[in-house]
Amino acid sequence: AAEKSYEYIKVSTPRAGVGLIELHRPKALNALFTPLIHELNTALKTFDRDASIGAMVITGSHKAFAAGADIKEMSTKTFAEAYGDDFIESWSELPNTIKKPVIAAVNGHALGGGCELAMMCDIMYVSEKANLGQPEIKLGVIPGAGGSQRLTRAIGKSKAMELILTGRNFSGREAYEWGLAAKCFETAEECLEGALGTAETVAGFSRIAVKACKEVVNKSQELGIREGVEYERRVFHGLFGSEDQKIGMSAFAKKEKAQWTHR
Ligand code: CO8
Repeated sequence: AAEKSYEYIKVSTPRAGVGLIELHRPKALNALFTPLIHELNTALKTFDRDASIGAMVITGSHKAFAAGADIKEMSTKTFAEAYGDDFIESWSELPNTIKKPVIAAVNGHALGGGCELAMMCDIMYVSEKANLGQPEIKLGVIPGAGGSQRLTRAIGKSKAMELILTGRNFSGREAYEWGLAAKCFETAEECLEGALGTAETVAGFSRIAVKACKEVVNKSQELGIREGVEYERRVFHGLFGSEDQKIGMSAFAKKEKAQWTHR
């Protein structure tokens, strides 16, 4: 698989069909700077193209998923540099170009850009003591990698507004209770195991059906209900042209386990 050498991330395939990316910049609590984001994008794209991989997990350390964008990298930027060089644009590759499901396993600090990175993933799992937040207001700026949009859609305007205006951090438990995270585990180990287990389950299904599921659920974030349902129906109809639809439905009728093409 993706046995490239990276400096700021670790890449492995710990379960059948699962690509794991561990952010690994321990000296700066995985603060997200451009070289790390480039490595992350390369690893995600490599797994996305790898036919043996069906789903991915992104995690950090027990201490930090990522303590934000690198404040030291940003602090002296001028408007012309930020705007002119499209600062932060490379962060959008994860939500915009990766087609296979990506699960975030969030332990420790996930602040600012770290919280935003977790929210870009398709599913977020957390442990109880994870420390999330959008503290940009305390630095004299605002969320810059989608936080104001994704947090608000996930938990509603009043709560998102309160968190973004005050910079108050919130726990993994709160993230779960508000619906931002899909599961909350007691320990960091359980959180990563849970994410890997879910990724393995997803990777065991028809690749084409998984790809279509992700596509249509994401459309719900952009389309009105009527267009969204129509879009879903088109994709649903389209799947009757896939081998895996025939395989899955005939296996059910024969009471057999489906043997997916994985194409
Ligand atoms: N950027 C750069 N370095 C960092 C960051 C960061 N975000 N976070 C931690 N570090 C560094 C520290 O400077 C320190 O380095 P050194 O040892 O050289 O002094 C090292 O990591 C360890 O950190 P601490 O000693 O502070 O560790 P503590 O356990 O005492 O505290 C905290 C942990 C509470 C997480 C603390 O480090 C902290 O508050 N960090 C900053 C959190 C923050 O404000 N994040 C938001 C950043 S702004 C942002 O993300 C904007 C996103 C916009 C979109 C993307 C734009 C780029």
